[in-house]
Parts: sequence; C-alpha cells; structure tokens
Amino acid sequence: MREYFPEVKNVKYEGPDSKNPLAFKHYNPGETIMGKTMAEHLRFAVCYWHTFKGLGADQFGADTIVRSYDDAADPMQRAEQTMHAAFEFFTKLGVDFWCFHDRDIAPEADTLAETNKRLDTIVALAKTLQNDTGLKCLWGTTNAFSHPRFMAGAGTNPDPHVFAYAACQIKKAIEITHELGGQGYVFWGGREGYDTLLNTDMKRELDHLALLLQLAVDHKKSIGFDGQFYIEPKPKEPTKHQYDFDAGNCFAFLQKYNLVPHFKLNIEANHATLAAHTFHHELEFSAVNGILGSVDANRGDLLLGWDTDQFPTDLYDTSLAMYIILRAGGFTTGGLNFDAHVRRQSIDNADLFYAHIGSMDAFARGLKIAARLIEDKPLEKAIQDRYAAWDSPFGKDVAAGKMDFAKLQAWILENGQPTPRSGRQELLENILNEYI
Ligand code: XUL
Ligand code: CO
Repeated sequence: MREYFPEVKNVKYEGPDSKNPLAFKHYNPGETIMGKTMAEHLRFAVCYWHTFKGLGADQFGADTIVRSYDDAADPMQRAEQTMHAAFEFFTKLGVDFWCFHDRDIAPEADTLAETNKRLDTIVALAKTLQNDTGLKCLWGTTNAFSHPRFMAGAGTNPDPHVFAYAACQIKKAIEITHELGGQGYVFWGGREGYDTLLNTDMKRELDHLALLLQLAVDHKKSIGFDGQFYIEPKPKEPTKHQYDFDAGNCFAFLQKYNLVPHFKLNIEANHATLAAHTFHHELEFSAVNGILGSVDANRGDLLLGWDTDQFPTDLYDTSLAMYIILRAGGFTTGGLNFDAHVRRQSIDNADLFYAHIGSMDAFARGLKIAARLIEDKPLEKAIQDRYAAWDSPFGKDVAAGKMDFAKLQAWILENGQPTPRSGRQELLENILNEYI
C-alpha cells in the first residue's frame, strides 16, 4: 500500500511535558472528563476540502502545495488516491470523523448521470475504508456554489432550471451521506444571497430557498435518512449578502417557513466574526434557542476582514465554546469539524499535522477549562446573583405576566427608584483568566 504521509507515524498523547511537535500534549482521547471521554466530548472531524483539496491558492496566486496523491493524470485515479491519503491522514491523526462535499471526493463530469456514477465509485471506496479503519462520517454536503451554473445562486437562482440542478445535487449528496452512515447533512448557502438588490426579487428568493429545504426534508424521510440537517450561517462571501446571515437570521427564517423541527445550526467561528459577532455569541444564541447542532472550528484574523479559515488556537475561544457546548448537554450528532486550511506558505505534509494537533490540543484544553468552570460555577453564580431579584415574589409575578402596566405602575409608585448594581465585568474577566 502506497504511503502518502510517510514522514508522520501515528500521533500519540505524550502529556504536557512532551517536546515532540507531532504528539498531543493535552488531547488524551480516552481520558474521562465529566463522565465522558475526551474523544466522545470533542468528536473531532477533518474536512476533506481544505485538508486534501486546498493547495494554497488564493485570489492573487496559484497553488503552492504539492501532494503526492495528486500525481495521477486521470481525475478518477487522483480521486481514489486522495481518498486513500485522506484515510491514512485520519488514522494517523486519530480523529473519529470526517466531512466532505460531493465535489471534493469525485470530480464532476459532463452530465449529472456520469457525475453520480463517479460518486458511486468513490463512495464505495470510502465505505470500505470506513469499515477498515472505524472512521465515521460526521456530515456530508453538496457544493452548489463553485460551478458557473450557480453564479446567481442555487435554490435562489432566478432560473428554475438551476434550482432543479441544485435539487438533483442535494438529492444525490443526501443519498451518499446516508450510504456512508453520515450523522448529519449541512446546507451552507454558498451563493444563496445577492450581489445587488437592483436585480433581486428577495421575496421570491427566500420562498424558493425554503422550498428547496422542504424538498430536502421530504427526500430525507422518503429514503429513511435519520441524520441531522444543519444550516451553516454566514453573512457574506461569496455574495455581498447571504440570507443565512447569522444564527438569528437563520432561526427567523426557519420559524417563518415551519422548518425549525428539521434543522439545527452548524456554527462556524470565522463566519460569526464576519457577521460582527463573537463565536461565543453565535453558540450561545443557538444553545438558548435549542438549535445548536455542530461546529466548524476555525478562526479569522483580527486584521483581515475575510474568511481566512485559520486553525483555532485561541484558548479563550475554545474554552468559552466548550463551556457553552457542555452546558447545552454536549454534542449528539454534531462535532468539531476543522473547516480550516494551512497557510499558503505551510507547504509541508507535517504542517497539516501540526495544524490539526495544535487545534485538537487547544480544544482539549478548552474542554478541561470548561469542565472546571462548570464544576466550580464562578460564572454561573455571578449570573444567578445578577438576576436573583427575578426569583423574588415580585420578580416571579412580573416574569409570569401577572403584572400588567397598571400594576407595574402602582408597584413603582410605592417602591420608588431601583438601586443600581455593578455588572462586575472586569472581575469576571479576571476570574476567567485564572481558569485559563
Ligand atoms: C464556507 C464554508 C463551507 C461549509 C460547507 O465558508 O464554511 O466549507 O462549511 O459547505
Ligand atoms: Co464551514
């Protein structure tokens, strides 16, 4: 069997004192935290697109990275070699899951029928490799944004012919995800938005997008796929405005079109910051509304205003993310998918491993920090204390809607001015620092 990453052997946990850059210092998959192993909590997934298909190209320059699995002239042979390389990588890294777009794993042909045949060939190989290695599919998705036919959107395209094409791609992508035992399926509206309102019928586009999702729900049922559907919010890029702008927009959209029971969200850190939110905010909004499903783990750059998809290394981000995820009951079908790519200059195979190892360690530390925060409750206590008056007889009556405006006025006339209280932000930031 050809080896595509010969310079790296299986990555092991060596503990915090290890100086080996190809070992975990914090991610110890079998270690139990709050009743579950780290592997069960974190459910790490490697993404196919950036990790194996992303070769360093950006808007200003061509690929910089050469991978040995890319050396076959025939596109299907290349696809097969890439799949073998991917499973070698997953196994050496020690993750349990992977995620893919249909077009990542098999090249598109001239017709839908031929394209789907190619997919079947590659999916059969992936299924064998899953069986051989124990790897599982966290989620699949379709790429309905790269091909020129989708330049004006997929479900939101002004041409029903394109809508139909997108539907066919989604149909097949759900079927192959089902075939691979995928635990979920993601809808990221790559070009479901607009570049200018001067040529856009927003009402129609939103209705059509909802229709496409409803058809997907119907198809899911008809084939018996019980994986979780997710929408992945993103505010812009490639379009100027995307309809799935952020968690709040997605929730409103799902409610309007009666789709809430069928969808959760896949929250991506860099998409949150593009929407002028924190990762923390998007997770919390999803958690409190019962739609937190899965996570695309990455980060942006403070000084670059686009989706840089860098590997997550910030302990504040990973700690607060795990704090929310744990308090929301932990992942069920979801997980932490590294939707991230190495930088253009990180051209060695080892860089792919360093990137994933560092991020897995960052989330492992985040998990441990979050578990201690949950155990000691310093933040929970502060919040409870801040809202304690709502638990008084008066607060309870107000919250239960028992006090109308007239009663509230009478109460104020009797009780006078409220007493201002500190929000204690700096103290809480200091406390968080002590945990990190
Ligand atoms: C794009 C993005 C996608 C989705 C899947 O910004 O995040 O890779 O995760 O289509
Ligand atoms: Co993503």
